[in-house]
Amino acid sequence: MTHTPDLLQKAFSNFIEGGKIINVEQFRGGHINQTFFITHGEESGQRRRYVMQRMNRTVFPRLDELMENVIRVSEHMQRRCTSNGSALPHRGYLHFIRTLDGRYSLDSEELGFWRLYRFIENAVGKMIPSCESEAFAAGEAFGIFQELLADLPAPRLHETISRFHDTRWRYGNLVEAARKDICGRLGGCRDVYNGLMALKDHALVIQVEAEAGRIPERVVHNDAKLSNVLLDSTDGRAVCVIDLDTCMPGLALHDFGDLMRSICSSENEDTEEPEKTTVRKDMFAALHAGYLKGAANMLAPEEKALLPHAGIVLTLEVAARFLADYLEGDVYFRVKHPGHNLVRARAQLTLAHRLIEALPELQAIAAKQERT
Ligand code: GN1
Ligand code: MG
Repeated sequence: MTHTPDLLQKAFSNFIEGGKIINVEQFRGGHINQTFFITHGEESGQRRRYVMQRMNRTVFPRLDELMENVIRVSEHMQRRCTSNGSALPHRGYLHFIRTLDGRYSLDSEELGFWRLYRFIENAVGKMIPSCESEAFAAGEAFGIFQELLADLPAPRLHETISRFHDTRWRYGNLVEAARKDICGRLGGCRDVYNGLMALKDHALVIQVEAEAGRIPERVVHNDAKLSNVLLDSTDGRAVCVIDLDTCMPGLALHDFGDLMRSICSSENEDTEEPEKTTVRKDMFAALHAGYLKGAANMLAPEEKALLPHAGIVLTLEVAARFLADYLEGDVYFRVKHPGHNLVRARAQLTLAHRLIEALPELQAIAAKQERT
């Protein structure tokens, strides 16, 4: 969907009075919401940058609950960052701007559901790490994030998307999508479908442990990709964990698994040349060391033992989601072309194979780091 400057201006003017929008840039990275970077000139001449998002009502049916979560989490981060003195003011957490009538979002039939927060200057989100210290920084940042949220006061956060990391259910949805095959696409992707089905036991490893009560529920991020932690453009240090829309009760291992998926692959999530995929063990070592540094005080031995396996689980789970969406006609993830979700699914299945082959070596790296 395109956004005329008029529509954006209208939505924006519900948050900020006066001045004028000088520049709008659309961010192309996210698969769900629409994100714009806005430069605003105030009447005083001062320029400020903001991030403005139009939220996807289909994916997030309870946006009020989502915003309540996001604000509670951001305010908690702010309190913790301020009290331990570790973060620069306004950089370690998301600073949401209220509408002129005092709400944290604009919910309009005409304009959609919008929110606005301050742009964090001099920081970037990366798709692929350029050096080990970035992998370490991302691991540590998500470890600290989970650790900081361990004492989030009651009540329990809302589930913004139900059964989000219910891997068995995700596999069930894929089977159902293949059975219905409403777009007649199954014939062209049976290899990927069968490949995913063959690895189902690997995909369920974490869930089986959780259901047996051996790993605890925590407040976690649930979309812990490398690009969801901003790194300082000057020194590469982690600045802020972003995209809090799925921050809710879940498992620490799901965050670590998504970090592995996005950090330890040599290729992008949607590579057209999956055969080139290799596992970057150097990156795994750095990520694991960083995560243990950030979350060591919180993690149980049962969680630590499964860290190397977590990447396999999250890679298979998202592959099943991409393929189900492909079969259902691309109704969930935004696509750039009709075969995009299949390309993504194939790329993630290949990565899962490579991670399974690398598992003994990753386990050896993890065991060594735990001893030191
Ligand atoms: C979606 O929109 P984005 O890129 O932040 C998805 C995640 C997937 C990810 C795959 C709410 O996140 O679960 O892991 O794509 N978010 C939702 O890149 O479904
Ligand atoms: Mg997200």
